[in-house]
Amino acid sequence: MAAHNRFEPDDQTLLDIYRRVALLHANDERARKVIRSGQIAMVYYSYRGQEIIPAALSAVLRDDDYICTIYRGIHDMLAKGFPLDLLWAELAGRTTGSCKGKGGPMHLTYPPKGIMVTTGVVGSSMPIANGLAWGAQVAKTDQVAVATFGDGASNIGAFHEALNLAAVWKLPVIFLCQNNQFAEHTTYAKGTSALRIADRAHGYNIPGVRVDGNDPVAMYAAANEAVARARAGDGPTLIEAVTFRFMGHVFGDADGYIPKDMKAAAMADDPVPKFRARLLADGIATEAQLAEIEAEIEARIDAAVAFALASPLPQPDDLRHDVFAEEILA
Ligand SMILES: Cc1ncc(C[n+]2csc(CCOP(=O)(O)OP(=O)(O)O)c2C)c(N)n1
Repeated sequence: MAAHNRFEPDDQTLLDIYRRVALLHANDERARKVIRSGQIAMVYYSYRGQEIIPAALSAVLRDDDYICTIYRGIHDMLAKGFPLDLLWAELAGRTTGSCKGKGGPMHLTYPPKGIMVTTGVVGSSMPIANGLAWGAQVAKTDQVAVATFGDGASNIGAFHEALNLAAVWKLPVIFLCQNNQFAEHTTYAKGTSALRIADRAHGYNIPGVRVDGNDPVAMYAAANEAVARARAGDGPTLIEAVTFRFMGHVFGDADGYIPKDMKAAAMADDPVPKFRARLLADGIATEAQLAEIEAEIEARIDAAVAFALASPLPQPDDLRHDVFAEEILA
């Protein structure tokens, strides 16, 4: 695949992005299977259809860069390196989970990889990312912070406040809107006045980029340019990555409000098999290589689910711990 501008990925990077995409895809399929089987009861917001966005973004980020994500954010976290065992144990509410089983799917965090917060409060990832970016700016660490959120969140006051402050202070932050065309059960047109969310950046005098979030080359280039800009001290960028949510808002939602033709068209253009076919057609990988990557991922997920299910549940007394600093209690 020929590179068209200096921000676009080379072949090795594309393969790296595919590895992440294949992991996200397999993990989402498994999560829904595990819930249906009754093995784990959890609230689950499928990101199916949105895999390319964090996979391409994470190929640009460093481990010490920050990300603040939302309830529909397991793809963001896995792409950035959330360990599978800790993830599944947390989903299953076990003591071996990343938050000792007390956070669950809505409060996943893993600071060693810069995965700082998962929030269920729509719009709140953005001010938090600003704070992290400000810290990096003050400490001159060269880190960037990413806030990822949905199209509906761009109508929340915190979005506007965060973009304004980040612009004024030239914070090293990337506002990444995953425009999956729905906010819960509300279509984009019914809830959002702007024709393009990216245009909202003009009101804050920062770059606003609209990109096909299902195209790994375009998505990588947009993320790469925004991260380079933030790291260079030139301030924030708003990226609107256009995609589609294949499933209902939350697992169990019958999704009858999604127009059938719209859903069928999006699924016929599924970005995961499309990317896979592109790698094969462009000679970047062979069928055997991709099959090996996918088999290895399935085995890792098998092991992580087994680890989670074999781990102990927290005990009632654990409720008293990790609430306040232990030395204050003592
Ligand atoms: C402040 C706040 N208002 C409302 C809700 C209820 N709520 C949960 S998800 C959601 C839709 C958000 O849609 P969007 O930002 O597009 O993200 P998506 O779920 O599509 O990824 C709403 C309104 C909430 N959790 N927080």
